[in-house]
Amino acid sequence: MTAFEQRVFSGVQPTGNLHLGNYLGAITRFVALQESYNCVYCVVDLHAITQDVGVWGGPETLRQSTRDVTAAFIAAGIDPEKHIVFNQSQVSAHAELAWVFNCVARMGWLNRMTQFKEKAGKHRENASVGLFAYPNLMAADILAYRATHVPVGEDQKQHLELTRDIAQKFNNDFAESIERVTGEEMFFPLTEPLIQGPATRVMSLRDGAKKMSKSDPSDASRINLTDDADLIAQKIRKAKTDPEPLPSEEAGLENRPEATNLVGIFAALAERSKGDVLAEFGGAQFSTFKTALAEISVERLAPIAAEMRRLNDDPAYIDSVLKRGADQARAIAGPVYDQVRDIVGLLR
Ligand code: AQP
Repeated sequence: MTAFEQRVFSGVQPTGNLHLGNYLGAITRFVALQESYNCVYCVVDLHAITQDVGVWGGPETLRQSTRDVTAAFIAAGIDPEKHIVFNQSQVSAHAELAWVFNCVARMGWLNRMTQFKEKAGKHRENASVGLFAYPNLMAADILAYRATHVPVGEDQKQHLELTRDIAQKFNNDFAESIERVTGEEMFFPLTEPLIQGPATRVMSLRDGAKKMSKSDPSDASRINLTDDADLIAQKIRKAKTDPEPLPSEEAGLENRPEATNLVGIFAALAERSKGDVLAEFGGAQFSTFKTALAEISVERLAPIAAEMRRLNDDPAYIDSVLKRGADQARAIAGPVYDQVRDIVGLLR
C-alpha cells in the first residue's frame, strides 16, 4: 500500500464578504489543524470566475476580495510563516491538472452535483462550462498536493466524494504506468473530508432551510466577518425564529430549523455542545437568547474584523504573503504535475 505524507488542503472563494458560515464551517477548522498537519490554504480565484461577472464583481473587486480572504485567514489565526497561503491562479499546475481530470471524470458524475444544480438554477443552458467543471478543478486543487485531509463545510461533501472517484479512476486507468514511473501502486491518495464541529452547515438568518451564503441577495441573511457590533446585534435581533421558548434538551429542537441554527451558532462560538447551551437557556424566550448570542458573536468577531482592517491597510504585505506562498505551493504541485505528465504520456 502506498503511504502518503499527511497533508491538509482547503480553499475559499473570493466571491464576496466572508460570513459566519465560512468562519465556523471552514476557517476555524483550518486554524485548529495547523497544530497537527502541514497545511496548504488557498484563495481559489479561478473558482470565483466560474459565476457571472456580476456575482464576483469584475477585476478590481476580485483583486480586493482575494486580498480580503487572505486577510481573513491571517486575522483568524492562520500562520503564513508556518503554513502555505496563496491564491490559486498563481500556480499553473491547478489548471493543468484540472484539464487532465476533465478527461478522467465522467459527464454522468458531474450531472449529479447538487451545487451546480443550485447555482445554475433554471438557466442551466446559460451556465458557464467552468461552473459545470468546477468539481474537477477542486479535485485538482486538492490532488496537486496529494492532500490526505480536507476540512470543509457539509455543502462540499459531494465534491469531496467526486475527488475520491477521480483519484481512484486515475490510479486504476494508469496503474501500470504509475508503477513504472513511481514504483508505487497508487499515485493519488483517497482524500478524507474533515466535516466536524457543531456548525458544519450554518443556515441563513432569514430562512432556516437555506444555507448562509455569500451570494444570497439579502445581507440580513448572513453575518459578515466585517459587520460592526451594531449591525451584528441588529441582524441577530431580526433573525427568523418561531413563537415557542427554547427547549431544555436537544430533542426539543426537532422540526425547529431556525432555533436549531441559532443554538448551533452559539455552541460553535462558545465552543460548547448544543446540549450544554440548552441546559443554560432552556425555557428562555428568544429575546434573551438573542442578546447573549449577539454578545458572543461580537466578542469573537470584533477582533478579527479589527485585524482584517489593519492588514487591509497594507496590501503590499498581503501580496508578499501570497507570492511567497505561491512559490512554496509551486515547489510541491509542479513536481506532482510533472509526474502526472510522465504517467499519462505527455512529453516534456
Ligand atoms: N453556510 C455554511 N455553513 C458552514 N460552512 C460553510 N461554507 C460555506 N457556507 C457555509 C464553507 O466555507 C468554505 C468556503 O466556501 P466557498 O467560498 O469556497 O464556497 P461556498 O461553499 O459556495 O460558500 P458560499 O458562502 O455559499 O459562497 P457562494 O455564495 O459564493 O457560493 C467551504 O469549506 C464551505 O463548505
